[in-house]
Amino acid sequence: MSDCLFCKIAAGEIPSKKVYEDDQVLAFCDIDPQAPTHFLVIPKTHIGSCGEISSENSAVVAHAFEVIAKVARDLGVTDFRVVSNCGPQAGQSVPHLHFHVLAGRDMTWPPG
Ligand code: IU
Repeated sequence: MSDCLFCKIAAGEIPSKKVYEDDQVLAFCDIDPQAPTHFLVIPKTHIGSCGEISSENSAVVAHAFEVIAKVARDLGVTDFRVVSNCGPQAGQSVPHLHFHVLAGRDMTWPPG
């Protein structure tokens, strides 16, 4: 999508602090970190949110989770939280599927 911020980040049109990249996904540091480690993993193809995952596009989601585990290992992180907000009421502010990976502090449950 031409006007999607994360599509532009995925395409390198807007700079980001990359922690991992391949042909399918990009992982980059969140610009407003909510934990000592906070990065986002996004598919390079546009998927609006978890609500748009289907059998047609779920392979990239499975791959994103492999990347989450790999990047966590590479960063030496063993305990972490993965979050994907779906829709404004759930806190989604950027309408391109992304998985937050947060680590390095105690977490509470339930989330706010
Ligand atoms: P959310 O779940 O859609 O609210 O998460 C969007 C995240 O994208 C949020 O944590 C922002 O800090 C982050 N972000 C970013 O890393 N770079 C940006 O240019 C913008 C938002 I705008």
